[in-house]
Amino acid sequence: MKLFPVFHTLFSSAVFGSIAAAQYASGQWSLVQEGHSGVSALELAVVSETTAMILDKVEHNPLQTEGHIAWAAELNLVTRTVRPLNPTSNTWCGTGSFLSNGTMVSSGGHRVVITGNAEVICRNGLAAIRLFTPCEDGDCDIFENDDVRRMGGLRWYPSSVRLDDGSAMIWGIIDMPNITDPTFEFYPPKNIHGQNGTPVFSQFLNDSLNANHFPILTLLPDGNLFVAANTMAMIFDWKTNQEIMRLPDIPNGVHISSPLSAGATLLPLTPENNYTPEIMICGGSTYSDDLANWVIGVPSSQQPTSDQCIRMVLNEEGIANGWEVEHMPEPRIMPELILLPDGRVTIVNGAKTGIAGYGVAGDEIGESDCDNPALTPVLYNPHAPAGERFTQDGLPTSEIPRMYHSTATLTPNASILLAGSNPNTDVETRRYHTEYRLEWLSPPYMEHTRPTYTGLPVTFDYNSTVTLDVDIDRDAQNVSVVIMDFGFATHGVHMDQRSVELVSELSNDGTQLTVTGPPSPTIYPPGPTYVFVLVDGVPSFGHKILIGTGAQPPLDEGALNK
Ligand SMILES: [Cu+2]
Repeated sequence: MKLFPVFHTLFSSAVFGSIAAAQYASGQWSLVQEGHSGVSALELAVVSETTAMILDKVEHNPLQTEGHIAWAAELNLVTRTVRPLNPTSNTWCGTGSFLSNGTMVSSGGHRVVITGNAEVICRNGLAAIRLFTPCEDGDCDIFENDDVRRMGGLRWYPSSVRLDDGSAMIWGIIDMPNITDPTFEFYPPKNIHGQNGTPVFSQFLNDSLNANHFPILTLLPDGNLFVAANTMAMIFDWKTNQEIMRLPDIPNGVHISSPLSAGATLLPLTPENNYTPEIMICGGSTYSDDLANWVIGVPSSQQPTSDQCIRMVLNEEGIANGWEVEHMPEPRIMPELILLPDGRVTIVNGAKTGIAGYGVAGDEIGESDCDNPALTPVLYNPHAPAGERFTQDGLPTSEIPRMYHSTATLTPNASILLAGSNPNTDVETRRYHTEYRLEWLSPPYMEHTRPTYTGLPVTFDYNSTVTLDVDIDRDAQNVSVVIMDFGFATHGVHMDQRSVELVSELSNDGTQLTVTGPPSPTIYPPGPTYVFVLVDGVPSFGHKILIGTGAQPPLDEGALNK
C-alpha cells in the first residue's frame, strides 16, 4: 500500500491500489428489464464499449436477416437494440476467446436440428472457426470461410482460453454416441507437441469423461493453465504438454462441468496478493455421471443440486492446504460467477434442481431438464471472514428464469447484463419458454457519482506507464485501477474472465493518475481489456484498450494450412 501524498491534510491517509481494504459503495441494488436480444443468448460477450455479441443455436428466432432467421446478433448496450449478424454455421454450444489483436475467435458448434428455411444456408459448426473484429459503427460481421479457416477437431461443448502469447487454446469435447474427442488445439494453429496444426490428445479430458463438457480453463500467472472438469482438476503446462500436477478432486463428490455445471472464476489478481492466483468454483451436482444415468427418461428435473463453493490458492502452500469449502445460501446448477470491479463476485442465473440440458429428464418441464429457477442473485465477498461472505440481502429477485442456455456478463458501465434461457430444441412458448428479454442488474455503486478519466492510449504495454487525467471526489480515501476481461459466457462457464489490479499513483493535486501496465502477459494475456478507476468502491466507466502492442498472435503458416 502506498500512502497518499499531500493532497489535503484531512485525507493524507488515503490508500492506493488496495481492493482488499476497499470500502464497498453503499446503497441499493436495482434490476431493470429492458430490451430484447432478438436471438436467444446462448453465448454472450461484450465486444466493445457499446456493443455485445450474442450467439444462439439455429432456431426460429424473431430476428431475421437476409431472408432467413438469424441466430447471431450484435446488441447495442446503450440503445438496447440489436442488429443481426451472419455466421454461416450453427453456433450451437461453441466457445469464444479474444486474440491479442482484439479479434474474437468463436469456435465449435453443431449441425442444424430444426426444420425450416435456415437449413439450406447453415453449415454444421462442429469444426467451425469464426472471426469477428469488433466495431462501433454497426458495420462489422462474422467472417467465416470453411475452406481457409477450420479446426482440426470436431468440437461441441468446447472451452477456450487466451494464452500469454495472445493465441487461443481450445479444449474438448464432442461427446456423442460412439464419438469422443478428448483433445485440444490452438487458434491460430501451432506446430507443437508433434502435431502440426492438428488436435493433441489430452489424458485429462479422457480421464474426466463423461460429464466434462465446457471444462474450466484459466491462465495462471506462472504461465501454466488451471484446468477442471467433472470431479477433477490439474495444473497443465501447455508449452510442454505436461500435466504439472493433478490437484485434489472436487470435494464431496460434486461434479462441476456440464451437464452438471458449476460456475467458476479466478479471483482478482492484485499487487497486494502478489498476483497469487486463487480459483473459485460454485454449484454443480452430485448426480452420478455414469452413462446409465443419462438415458432418456432416467434423470429428474427435481434432482438436488449442490450449494458447495470451493476455493483454492494455486501455489505450493495453497495446494497443500487443499480446497476451502463453503456453502451458498441456495444450491445451484449452471450459476454464472460475475466479477465486479470492486473485487466481489455476483452469482446469478441457474436452477436449484435438475441437470443442464433438455429432452433427457423423465419429468421434463416442457423440454427442460431442470426446475426451480434461482431468481435471486448472491453477492460473495472473498475478503470477508469465512461464514460472512455470502449475502442475498438487498439483491433484487427476478421474475425471469435464466436456466439452460442463459448467460450473463459485466458490461463497460459496470452493470451486469442477464440474458437468454431456452431449455428447448427450438423456440418454445410453453414453460420454460425461450427467453429474449434482457435484464440489467445494477450494484449500489451505479447510484453514486462516478469517477471519470481521460487519456487512455489505444494499446497499453507491459510495465509501461500512462498518466490519466482524473476527475474524482477530493474526499477520496481509496483509489485504484483495475483492468478486466469480461470474457465469453456460455452454459455457466465464463471463458477468460479476469480482473487484475494495476499499480497506480495519484498526483499531489489529485488530478492525474499514473498507472503502470500489467507486469507480464501471464498475469494479463495480451488482448482487450476494460479499464476501471475505482474511488472508494465506485468504478468509473470501463474504457476499452488492448493490453500489449495490439499485434496478432504468432502465425505458423504451415500449421494454418494443414
Ligand atoms: Cu448447449
